[in-house]
Amino acid sequence: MPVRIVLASSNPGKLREYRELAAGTALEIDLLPNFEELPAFEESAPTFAENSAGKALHFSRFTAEMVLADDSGLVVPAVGGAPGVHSARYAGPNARDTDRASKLLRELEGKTGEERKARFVCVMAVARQGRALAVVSDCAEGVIAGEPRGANGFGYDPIFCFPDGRRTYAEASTEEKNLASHRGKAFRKLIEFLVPKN
Ligand code: ITT
Repeated sequence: MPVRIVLASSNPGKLREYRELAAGTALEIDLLPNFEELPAFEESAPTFAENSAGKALHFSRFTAEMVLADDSGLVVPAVGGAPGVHSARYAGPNARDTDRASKLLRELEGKTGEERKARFVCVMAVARQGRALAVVSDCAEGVIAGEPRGANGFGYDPIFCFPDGRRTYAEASTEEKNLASHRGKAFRKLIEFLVPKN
């Protein structure tokens, strides 16, 4: 019997990745029905964990199904950990992915080597009807590219390189990204929790 879970997210890039990650597993992931019409959740906490758990608990009150929330972002130590928990709002409320990436590249102008090191972080939380069931997280190390490259993925992928600095996540296939990424690694922990092997 497949285990079904609904994703509370407005980000189509995340949903696409979850569907690919779940393919071939016993986990069935769909978007939370009517997500856009439900009261929004204010992600104002200072940590990914609080925002993720808060988001899952909030949306689990509108459905009987198990709800998955994902709070994620990019952390660049050389600029004080920015964009961090503000990754989605980094360039203002109506900005596009390209605006956010350009802003970060401007902030990093003149920085080389160690100062371009970065980390993607992902915290997943699962809740059902106002009760938290699980929180898992992981991160992926990398370096910020000099300019955007590649057309795959979403968000900051065109400026985030694998640790060797050669290719960005947006230049990699989905399979390659999922093997190395913060979301791929956290997802494999989630699967173990939700679909335990006997
Ligand atoms: P929901 O909260 O509705 O799920 P969101 O896009 O607002 O959607 P977050 O608050 O978690 O999601 O913000 C995550 C930000 O970090 C957002 O700008 C993403 O584009 C970016 N991000 C997260 N994971 C990423 C990944 O794998 N590749 C590139 N960018 C990523």
